[in-house]
Amino acid sequence: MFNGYHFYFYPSTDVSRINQIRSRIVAKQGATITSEINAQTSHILVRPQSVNQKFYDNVLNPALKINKNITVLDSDWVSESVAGRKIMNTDGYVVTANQHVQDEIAHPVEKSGCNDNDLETVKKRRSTSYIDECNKKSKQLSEDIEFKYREASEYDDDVDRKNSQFHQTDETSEQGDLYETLSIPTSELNSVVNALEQSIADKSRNGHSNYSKTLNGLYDIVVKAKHEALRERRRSVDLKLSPENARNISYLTRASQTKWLQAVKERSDTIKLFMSVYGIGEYTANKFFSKGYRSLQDIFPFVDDNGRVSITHHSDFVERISREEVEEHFTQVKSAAAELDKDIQLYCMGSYRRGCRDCGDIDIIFTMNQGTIMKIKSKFEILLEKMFKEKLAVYTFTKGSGKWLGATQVNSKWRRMDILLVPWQELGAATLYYTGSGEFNRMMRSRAIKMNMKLNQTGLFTATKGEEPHLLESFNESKIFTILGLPWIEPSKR
Ligand code: 8DG
Ligand code: MG
Repeated sequence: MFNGYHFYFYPSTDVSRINQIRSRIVAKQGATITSEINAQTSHILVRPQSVNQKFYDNVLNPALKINKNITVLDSDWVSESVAGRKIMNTDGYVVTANQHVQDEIAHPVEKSGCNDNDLETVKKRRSTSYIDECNKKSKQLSEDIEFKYREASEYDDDVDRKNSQFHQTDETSEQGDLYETLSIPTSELNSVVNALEQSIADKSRNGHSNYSKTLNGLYDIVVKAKHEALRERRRSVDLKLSPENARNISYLTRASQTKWLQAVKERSDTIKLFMSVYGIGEYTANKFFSKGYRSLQDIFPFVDDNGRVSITHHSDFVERISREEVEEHFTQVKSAAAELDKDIQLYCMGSYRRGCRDCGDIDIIFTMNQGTIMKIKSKFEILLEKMFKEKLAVYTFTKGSGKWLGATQVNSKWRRMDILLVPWQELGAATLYYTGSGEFNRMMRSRAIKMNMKLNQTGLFTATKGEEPHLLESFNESKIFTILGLPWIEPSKR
């Protein structure tokens, strides 16, 4: 895929584990990786958070002297290309406009703070990577690509290690300080991260090394908080900070009200809104935004039947559903099933099984005592017909071979319901998968890979090179934990 490409990774593969992994993967795809920049280097692949003055001085400036056409891209570009099995367009991944940096290096400007022009410059430089960053995490949660799982777990290790180092220095430097707890909505964290990145760039450019250190420390705290909040789907985070740091963050939160961040937020919110419509992915959402559409009414004429139903009942579908209401839907499905066949077994999964106070949808496993998939499918057809007749089921978005993705209605509200059809023998593996969370599933799969096994929703298998995989366990959920060398983990802890 990358034949003829010459990549240099920054931070270098000697110090960044994630870049080591990426470089190994792209090398397998034909790229040449060098440990130093030379005349052949076509691309510098950076982690955007590592772009600072040191990068300009030690890497980019010398590189431009060797090859003025060198391209600097967010290293996610290679990951996305590998995951998508095609070289992605580089739009949206360009980290720094070469000309801008050349100008900056040729005409260094002493700046004492940050003004609107700075913000404009930073906006041009960062807005695309910011949107990517916003969307990347949620996208990562749903992408079922092994490469992604492995990389995501390595990334976790990377961040955790970095943060544990930070906390050591933080504790000694803050000793004696009284800590304050600052609560920030998760939706605000990206703005704070961006404001911090911008301040770090400004301060290091002006040589305020001590202040930069403080900001870097804060940056680590906020990135870790954001990471945890996304993983645990929390709506807000409590940051434990020294009074000085709390003041800094409050200031940055206020700064997030600036024009630039509002514009970025509008884009991010609109794309999120479009992606909440069934069938609309990131690509189409971005296309709609580029065409100037800003509301669901704007895009209504351009979506398919599923999209139209999704927009018509949008407020019902995006509203979190209380546990009690989930139980009402589930009970109605159960009573319809009980009248059909006593062997039918139904389990309520997803965030409901994890004990969450409210749920995004109703996830159900449908199986039959000792039932084969053929028997289960034909019985489910009858149940579904009954559900439609009783006006419990109101719409089918997708009916795959082993699942039904639709909508049910109780007390006039339309709610999303997903029913997974599971052969009796696979009940344990399916229960594990469908309980989630997505992050927990990735961790389990990645653990299985490290132990030369493969875990999916149908079972845990051996994965020894050159040998046919054989099933280790699929019926008993807790045995899967045992084989993976883990104690039973309560759903609420997943
Ligand atoms: P929510 O509905 O309350 O928002 O959360 P959830 O119940 O955890 O998520 P879900 O989207 O309803 O999916 C149910 C479970 O399915 C999830 O917890 C874990 C598992 N799952 C994966 N990968 C994927 C995936 O790519 N898409 C979906 N829909 N579910 C997945 O492990
Ligand atoms: Mg769910």
